[in-house]
Amino acid sequence: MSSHFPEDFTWGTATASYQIEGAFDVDGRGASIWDTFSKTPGKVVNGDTGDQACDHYNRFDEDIAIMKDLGVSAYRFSIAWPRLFPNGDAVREERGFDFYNRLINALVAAGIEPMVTLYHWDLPQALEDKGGWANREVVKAFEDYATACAQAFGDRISTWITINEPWCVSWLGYSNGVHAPGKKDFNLAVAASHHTALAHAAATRAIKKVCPDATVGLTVNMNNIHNESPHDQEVVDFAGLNDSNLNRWWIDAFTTGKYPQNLVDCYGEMLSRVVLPGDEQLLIAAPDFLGINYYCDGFVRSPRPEDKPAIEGGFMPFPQRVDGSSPAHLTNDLTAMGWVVTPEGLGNLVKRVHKDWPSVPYIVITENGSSYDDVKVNGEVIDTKRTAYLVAHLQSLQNAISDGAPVKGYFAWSLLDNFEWAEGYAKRFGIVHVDYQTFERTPKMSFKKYKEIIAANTAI
Ligand code: PNW
Repeated sequence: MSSHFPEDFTWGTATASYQIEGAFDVDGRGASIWDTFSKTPGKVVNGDTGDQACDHYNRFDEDIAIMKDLGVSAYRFSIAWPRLFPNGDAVREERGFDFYNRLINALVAAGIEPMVTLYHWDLPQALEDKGGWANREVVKAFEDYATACAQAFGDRISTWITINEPWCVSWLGYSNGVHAPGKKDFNLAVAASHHTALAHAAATRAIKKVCPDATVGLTVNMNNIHNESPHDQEVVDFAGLNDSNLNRWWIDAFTTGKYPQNLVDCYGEMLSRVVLPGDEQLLIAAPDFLGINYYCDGFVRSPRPEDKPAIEGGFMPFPQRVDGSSPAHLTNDLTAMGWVVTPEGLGNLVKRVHKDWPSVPYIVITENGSSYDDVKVNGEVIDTKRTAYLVAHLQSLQNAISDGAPVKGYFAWSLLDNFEWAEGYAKRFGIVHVDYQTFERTPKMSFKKYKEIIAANTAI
């Protein structure tokens, strides 16, 4: 057991544009699918939108000062595509480029490495009007957007993440409909799964064409899937399909050009319709690293509910069992999202990735964190449970690294309480509390603990 994280370990914190920026109608920004979706009644809790969010657009200097105090060496943020290209076409909005130039320059001046995510879910609405991620044309649009970002920011950005959580983009956006654009069509989700994989590879090549020394990766959300009914063959098959759908699809694609065979068989025509001759080569993109977002493990067991056949019910082992119940031994301490707390899963996951995809040079935990119902008392937020979650996950990660898992960085989700997608502002993930009336920022107890861990370079 190592007593410290590696000396060059990257400590960071993460956010995403639509979740924090606000300023939705400022400086020529175009509409994204999340503007449309959040303004559709019934889609987001309390009818919340990202119109104001944390007002980070106007307060990024303060947020950088907070990060400086935290002691992080890197900050992962995303670029809002519709700020740069309001209609998702070739027409640029220079004020959008200016904003990210100011943000990047301020980070560099503060000694914090800016790590960019190109796509964290705010697709220009104009592209969705043409079918969005279910229309193959999006691949070229994304490639062009990536080229423009590399040209504009590549002198100061060395690490790029193309797409955040293509599983959520495809399945929550196009099959289960809880995220923008809110479509509920399995065929569209299969198409989006393929197009996000193609778009990642195309954008990787596009960035490297402009910046040959750039470090480029994809961020996937992964869960270890536990089968609690190992003697039920139907559940064994279902668990395998879930693992392929969530954990293997994109990594297999960029490492081998092939999708997992059990899913290829399962999707059949839905997939063969959208895969064109030559795509196998186009999917391959030797990765510099893999970004992993980890929140909790998933569980499957028999029986499946009658009304939810394995496939049409969607691949949703996360974070509960397929039948909606939670594993009894883990329910003592669910987070406010209802997600189980399984810190050992983080260490197990990075070891599995290292074993199953040895060609991935290294891993960065690009998100990990928890939501709890915080209360602010006398100006303080004593978020004991979030603090315990953070420490337990970092201990698990630290042990896995000493067992040989090649993990080079960790980004706490999230710097700020923010717009938690379909949950609106009701769910807080921040290590810094945000008052949504005054926009006042208050570091929580978890922030102070994270600061100590970073300074000591150990969680054990
Ligand atoms: C991630 N699921 O979202 C996102 O990258 C963040 O923007 C988000 O705030 C964070 O995790 C917390 O939710 C996910 O249902 C949302 O499987 C939903 C799921 C997974 C990840």
